[in-house]
Amino acid sequence: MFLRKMSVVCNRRVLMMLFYFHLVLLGVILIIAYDINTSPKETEYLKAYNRWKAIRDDFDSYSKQRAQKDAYLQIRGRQMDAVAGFDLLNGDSNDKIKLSNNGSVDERVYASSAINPLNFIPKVPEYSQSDIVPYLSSNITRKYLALPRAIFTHKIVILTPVCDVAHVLNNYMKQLAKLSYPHDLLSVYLGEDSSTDRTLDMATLIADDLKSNYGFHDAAAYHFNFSGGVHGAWGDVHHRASQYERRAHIAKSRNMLLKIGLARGEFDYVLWIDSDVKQLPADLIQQLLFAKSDVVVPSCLFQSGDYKRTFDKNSWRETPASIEDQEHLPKDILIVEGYSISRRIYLPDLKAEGRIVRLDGVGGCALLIKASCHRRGLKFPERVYTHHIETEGLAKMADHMGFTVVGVPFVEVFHN
Ligand SMILES: Nc1nc2c(ncn2[C@@H]2O[C@H](COP(=O)(O)OP(=O)(O)OP(=O)(O)O)[C@@H](O)[C@H]2O)c(=O)[nH]1
Ligand SMILES: [Mg+2]
Repeated sequence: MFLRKMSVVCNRRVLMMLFYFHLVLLGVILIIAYDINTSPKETEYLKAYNRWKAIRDDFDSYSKQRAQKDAYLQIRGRQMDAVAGFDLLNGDSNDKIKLSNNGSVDERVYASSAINPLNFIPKVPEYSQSDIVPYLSSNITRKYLALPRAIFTHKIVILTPVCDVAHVLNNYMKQLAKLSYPHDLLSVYLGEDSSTDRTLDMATLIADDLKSNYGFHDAAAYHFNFSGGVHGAWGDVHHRASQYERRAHIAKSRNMLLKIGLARGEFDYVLWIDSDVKQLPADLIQQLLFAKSDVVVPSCLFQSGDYKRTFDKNSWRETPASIEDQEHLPKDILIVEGYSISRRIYLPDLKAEGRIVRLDGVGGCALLIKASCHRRGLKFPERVYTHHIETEGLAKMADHMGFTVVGVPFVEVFHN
């Protein structure tokens, strides 16, 4: 009797132990399975990452070597100046001479000013070596800016993504209000997200003003219910490492705004204008339409003391040298312009070629695109597209879709 009782207890105990043993075993198997799935291993992703890392490191040392080699050839765009914390052009005149790049950028450029402009157009360089844009005499520019008489019929939608720009929107509105294109053919839509200030309120106010007081056909501001991107200190926003995330998010905002804008009317063209534009020429739209192109961009400059300098370095043309630099880059590498020597030619340096010049990359400060191109699928890549993203990615995509991409270097808009 006692023995039978013992064997029942034993069996129960053995069964319980077996049960717990299997439970633990199952747990261990699950943990191992989870770990296998999430731990780094030689996946395609990891391989691509390692390749990217190796190339990126090489690319940095390559850029450094080039910069050392050409001690005087230093492209110091506005972004790099601010990040490095110095302003080359505020120095003494010796600094200016250093910028003359072994004579390849004519020193007369530095002597030129609004009251003492150049009376010739500098020749197109092999690639851009300075961001200084000389003043040209109006005798020269006049013929590149003359417009035929025209009857305006095209309906145009102006689209502007906005974030944390409440303080500049009043000037943005003034710039739109002074456009000489018939206002009743213009509609304006602003797309806001992620702001920490009163951008949306301000955008709504200026949209009402454009409609009620300046005769625009329609205007409205929209809030997008998503967040992301890079915001905060100027240095963080413009750090090279932030550019993928920053521009991917702006591309997303542009694409969302595009969807809304195109649904609001039968438009012939989409005009992208950034909110922080300081000054637009009154005939901007007529000048861009004159190019009769699918995608057209003006020069986007900024005033730096006595100098005009290129702001939007995203409007560029590839050169044999820049193509060679990219030859061995794996497809997933993002190239961001304005951070190192890229051996491309920026739009303002292409003036000697004429009024309308072919481009491979465009910026979005002011950018006119045929609405039909957007309707046929042209948009702002939100991920790396042939090494580029956002507006530059759009230029690449437009080219692949068979659309024409040009710049009008004599037409100048100024950025803040
Ligand atoms: N909706 C939305 N718009 C944004 C965001 N970030 C920037 N923008 C807007 O997109 C346009 C271009 O952005 P900017 O920051 O001016 O880009 P940038 O001209 O290359 O750089 P900086 O002017 O030097 O800062 C502007 O109208 C911005 O207000 C964002 O996160 N969401
Ligand atoms: Mg800007």
